[in-house]
Amino acid sequence: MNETFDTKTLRAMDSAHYMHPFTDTHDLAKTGSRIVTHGSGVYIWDSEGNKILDGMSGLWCVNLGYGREELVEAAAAQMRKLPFYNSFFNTAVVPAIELATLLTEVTPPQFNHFFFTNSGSEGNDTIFRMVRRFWDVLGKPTKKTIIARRNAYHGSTVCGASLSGMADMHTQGDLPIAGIHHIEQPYYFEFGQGMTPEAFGIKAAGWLEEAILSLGPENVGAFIGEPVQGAGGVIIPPPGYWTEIERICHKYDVLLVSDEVICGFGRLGRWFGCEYFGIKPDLMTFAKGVTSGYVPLGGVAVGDRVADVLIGKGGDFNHGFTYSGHPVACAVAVENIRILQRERVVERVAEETAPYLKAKFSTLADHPLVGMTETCGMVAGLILVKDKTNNALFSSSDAVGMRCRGHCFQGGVVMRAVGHRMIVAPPLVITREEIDRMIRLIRTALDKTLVDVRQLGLVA
Ligand code: PXG
Repeated sequence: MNETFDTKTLRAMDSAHYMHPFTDTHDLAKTGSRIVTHGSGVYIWDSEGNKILDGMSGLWCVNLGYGREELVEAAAAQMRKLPFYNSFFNTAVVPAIELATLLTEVTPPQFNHFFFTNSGSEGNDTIFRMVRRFWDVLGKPTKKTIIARRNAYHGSTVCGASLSGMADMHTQGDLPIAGIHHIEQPYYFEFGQGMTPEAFGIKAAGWLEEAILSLGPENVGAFIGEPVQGAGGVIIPPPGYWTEIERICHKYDVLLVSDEVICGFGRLGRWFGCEYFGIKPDLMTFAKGVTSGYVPLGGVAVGDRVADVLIGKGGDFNHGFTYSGHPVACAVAVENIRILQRERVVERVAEETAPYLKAKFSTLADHPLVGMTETCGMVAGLILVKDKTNNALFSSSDAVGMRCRGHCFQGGVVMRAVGHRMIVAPPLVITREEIDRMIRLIRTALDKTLVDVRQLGLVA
């Protein structure tokens, strides 16, 4: 890539006209954004020519990494053939039919029907409507409430933000909407100290049972959760949590929904996160990794139990988007899944890459700022602490995570800060050498953060 960019002018245009998601646009104007111009493999480049190892896969998206010509070709070929047609009013397009069929090969066996959206948020909105319609058709219209968790992320539409358990989102615009109830997250570091992880798993799942009993099982339609919470900071549930959640859902006839937007398509070393945890959900949301993020696509995998009612008895389901089953997005998804299959990417994650990431990421635990490290498949997180002897946390106003993130970027690696947690989720195709490099760059950034916090007098 020899193209040159006028960063100053681009930044001026950016801050004059572009309102970024989840951003204080006024503040951003003071520093200017980092403008990413191209990518290859696990690397991105910015407009100033810096090469940066993308430890976050774009935003949990580019499972196959950047620059896969096959995906570009799949999009271009489909655009030439048929750039768009809709799937309403008894029509269909070939790539959407192919994708739905191919998904039956890679999803767990209970999934034989697929509904397409543009994003994960729309996928969860679709699930909200499907759950209510399912119970209506079965003559149980009171089973409306969906139980979700604090610090979950399920999207940013009105329904997605309501299902999410993020206080900062709820305070803007009177959310959550009615019919959504939150329970506490299964975060061992916050709630489990002093217990065995197994005992904590049972206890945390028990919060679901308590909520169902207090709302009344006749009023609860579904429980939704991410197998591993992503945007919440890579919160890995304790052993036994998910199987106990499943048992409770069965006991009270509550649908189980797995939001696989991050965990799906190989992230945990299984095709879907629910398989990693050994549970059989009724519905799954997917997005991001389904196309490796090359074009927007999301959707819902509809389990037979739900499909039998919605399709078998429900008649019209009055829901859908202009771009549901967009031919270009579906063609890219088909190629993306075929590459994952052909190159045994998911198997390689399980057998080689994830164990290597775990071994290397855990070496960071000896750093004076690191309280603990955790990995699960190709997601990893560490906790920044003020004092290793008692795991005391910095105060949020110290913004130590954001300082560390800044040093990562400056040093050539993308790592995400979520409060006191620093997280990575690199492309699934990352090599051992690239993992080594990523860990070295993270350690350097931690060293620089330590210098900062010492200078600021935040640690001794
Ligand atoms: N569910 C989950 C589990 C997600 O992670 C969504 C739904 C919504 O998908 P869309 O495609 O509507 O964005 C997501 C999205 C972060 C971050 O900061 C994570 C997401 C989106 C934006 C930021 O980690 N995940």
